[in-house]
Amino acid sequence: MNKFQTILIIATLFMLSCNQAPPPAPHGPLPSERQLAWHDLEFYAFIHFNMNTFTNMEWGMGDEKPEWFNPTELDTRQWARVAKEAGMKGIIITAKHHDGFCLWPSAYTEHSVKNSPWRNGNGDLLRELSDACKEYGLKFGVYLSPWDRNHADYGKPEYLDYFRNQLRELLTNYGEVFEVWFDGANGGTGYYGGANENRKIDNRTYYQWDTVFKIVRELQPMACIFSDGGPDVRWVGNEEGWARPTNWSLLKRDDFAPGIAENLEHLRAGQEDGTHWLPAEVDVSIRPGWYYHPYEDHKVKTLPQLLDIYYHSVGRNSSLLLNFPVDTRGLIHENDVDAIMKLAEALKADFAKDLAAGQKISATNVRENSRKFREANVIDGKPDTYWATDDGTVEASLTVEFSQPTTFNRFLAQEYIPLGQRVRKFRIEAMVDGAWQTLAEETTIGYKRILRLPTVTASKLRFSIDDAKACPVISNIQVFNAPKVLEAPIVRRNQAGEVTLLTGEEGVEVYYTTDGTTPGTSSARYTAPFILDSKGVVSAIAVDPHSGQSGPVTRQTFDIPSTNWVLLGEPGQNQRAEAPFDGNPATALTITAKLPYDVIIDLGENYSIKGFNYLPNQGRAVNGIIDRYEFRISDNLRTWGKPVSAGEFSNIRNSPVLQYISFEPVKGRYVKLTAVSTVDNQERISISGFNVVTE
Ligand code: FUL
Repeated sequence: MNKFQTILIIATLFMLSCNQAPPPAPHGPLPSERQLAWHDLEFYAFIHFNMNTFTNMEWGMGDEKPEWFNPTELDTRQWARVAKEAGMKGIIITAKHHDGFCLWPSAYTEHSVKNSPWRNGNGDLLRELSDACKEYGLKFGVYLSPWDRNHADYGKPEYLDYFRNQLRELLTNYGEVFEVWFDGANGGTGYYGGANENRKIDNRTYYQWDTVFKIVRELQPMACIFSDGGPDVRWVGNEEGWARPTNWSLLKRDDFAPGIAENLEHLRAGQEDGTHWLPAEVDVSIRPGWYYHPYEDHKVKTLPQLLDIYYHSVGRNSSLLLNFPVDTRGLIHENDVDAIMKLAEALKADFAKDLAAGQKISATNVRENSRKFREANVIDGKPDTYWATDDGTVEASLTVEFSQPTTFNRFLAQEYIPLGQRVRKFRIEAMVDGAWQTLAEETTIGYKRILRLPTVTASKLRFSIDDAKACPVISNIQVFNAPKVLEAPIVRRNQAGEVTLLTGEEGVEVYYTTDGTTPGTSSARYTAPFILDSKGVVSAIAVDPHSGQSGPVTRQTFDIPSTNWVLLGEPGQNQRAEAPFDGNPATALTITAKLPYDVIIDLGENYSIKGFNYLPNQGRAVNGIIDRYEFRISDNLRTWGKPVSAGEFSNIRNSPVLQYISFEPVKGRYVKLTAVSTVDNQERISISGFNVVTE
């Protein structure tokens, strides 16, 4: 044996011994195979489309007629194409919502598509959607409401057979199903085959969940079951689109069940001492409602809102189930398509280039010094290799040394969850100009954690685990430099004449002008609200100080300020008398009064008035929206004369946006907006914004 051979043998023996270092023992509850597959999906679509789409409701009563279900251009391939292009991995459809109408021709009820005019009663929406999902390489999932306001037997044992039979149909006839969604909602009242009564059930016992879950396991062994308490995927405890930053994929599962979600905080954050692996799914709609309402066409979530939702769900160890309320044509509305494509583009840009890949990396501890668990595993792009530390070493850090100073603002980490969720506390630091700066101090990681950090240019990044339930096992870290979101700033002026400029993004600078010129970095920089106590135009622009890039310009014209305006009369049960003038669309004045009702405003001095603006309540419910009005002007408050304008705010029910009314100029100090009628015909009117237009 020569020297070379001896070295080779020693090296081989050394490597073999290293590779024999045992992996860390699994810690705590572990994910099942089906849960592991589900974690990888991360982002998928919800579709709320059913009878409610045609009745303009969120919860139907159960007495709707199958004839009303009649989409004119239904195209499930459009849904699948949008989902695919948005980077989503699957679609879950409301096969049956609380009103009981079935999107498939169930053999067990007449209350389904088979008695609708759609496709002459020969349609099967689940067939069309499952086919479209296959064509586009998407997973297919079903929402089946346990509560059924149509069925005569609901609340009795007989209904359970019906429910189970329907579940069997859904899980047998449409190929592979990745998730079955059991909604816990139950409002009690309903049509119930004509009984029209309140039927209360005990959520924990009535449905005999064990039997239901067995059916799912038998027919679709890889399908995850979602509900308030799993058993595979848990609700996140809100419908707004966020999980807590601290989010354990663990829960004391037996304390929960579908419809049993008393402790929302545990659903939002999980439980460190949970007994089962039960990760959170964030369900949220791209509009305020789950179902399509034309009056929400202008309320599709903006890019900053959608990005917040993504980072507060996928970025916080949850999956994101984002809902499209498909419209009465049977299509995802253009506004929703625009919004989701903007999100997809932004996410692509955010994660375009992993700046940690290929860099030098070092660790303070590597399990038994073994190559198998070395630090480089976290940047090798392989999900099944990981860095682990010695047993008992729960504090350890990884340092990425960049080959040159690198600008970044995102950090992504993943634990190797087949061995359990372990990290309790971690920290991110950056070496900037030779000194360590702390960028973030955080808690859990789990399947995936993504941090939005201040933008820094650093020579090194240090990821320190400060506490863990057992030795940390990290499969992946990534570093990105996301471009800033440079939307046109929102410009608002309140009653004091204070102008506020808002952007949905931290770390961007805003520049503005008030003389009509186009703003740029040599214009005034916005640092605090400023006063505009006259007519004027505010133009604003957002700029990324690092890249120098800027977004589109906002130009907002303001008429006379409302500083001295007074709402007159006896407003009775007025709430928020200042709301119509505060410039904030989220606040509204609500007046409870019989109609017609006069809203009188003293403008403080005489003006030549040539129009007015009315912004109805922007809340989720259609509430006190004036549809027929009269508008009068007076200079003495006693004589009003004929209306200077009267009529209807056209289509305001469906489109409750800012209304612009103009007329021939009239001089006066007092204006009277008479609410002749409202869309909901209640003794209530609401005003979110009001303005006059002067000459
Ligand atoms: C809730 C339901 O009541 C809503 O209508 C919607 O389906 C949402 C996803 O779940 O509990």
